[in-house]
Amino acid sequence: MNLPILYSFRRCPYAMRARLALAISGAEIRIREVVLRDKPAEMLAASPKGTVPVLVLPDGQVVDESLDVMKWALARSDPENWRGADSAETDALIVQSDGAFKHALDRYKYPNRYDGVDPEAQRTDGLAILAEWNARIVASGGQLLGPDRTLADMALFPFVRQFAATDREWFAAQSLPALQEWLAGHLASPLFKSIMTKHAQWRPDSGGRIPAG
Ligand SMILES: N[C@@H](CCC(=O)N[C@@H](CS)C(=O)NCC(=O)O)C(=O)O
Repeated sequence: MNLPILYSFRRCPYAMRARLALAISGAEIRIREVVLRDKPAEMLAASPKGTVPVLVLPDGQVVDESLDVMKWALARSDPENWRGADSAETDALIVQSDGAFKHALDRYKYPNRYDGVDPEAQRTDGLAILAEWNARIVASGGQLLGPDRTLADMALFPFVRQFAATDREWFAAQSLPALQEWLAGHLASPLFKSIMTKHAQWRPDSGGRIPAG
């Protein structure tokens, strides 16, 4: 059967959010695991900008922005009504996440990649945003926009996961109880586990089999 193909990298937070939405939608897809320093020519031919995720539909249409992949999946099927939340609030959270939070996250996690960056100052900037999200989760009753997970939660938590994992001990010592519980809940969810399956690097002749173990 001709299935949509998703070029993905297991640990990429953008690819994670795409896989989360594809999984909840029940879309059947074929995953092609990419190694970022060895991107397949097939992926670059479909999307020359060279970032994952890239979804290639059977009719040749290419969706190569993670949020667009989420929206494509949820437009087909949205069983938990992830797109039911206020869209202006959702958009604002994603702008904050993909903008200011990601900026701080990258410089905190990889200070050597940037000139004159103080990782602790970047961590403080990230923490200020997390404190806002913590307050929001408290006010909303468990998730960012209400008691139930929506597109915003699924788009953001892979980035919070990365921030938390940079120094777990420090993160655990911060006073962000609602956000810490929110993150732990998403990491423990069957949905997240289902999208973190390991795949060997895809090669044109490898067919996309899942390795044992
Ligand atoms: N705006 C893009 C960003 C995707 C992105 O930057 N993905 C990273 C991996 S997490 C990537 O592919 N980087 C290219 C590289 O490292 O060569 C999206 O939302 O899909």
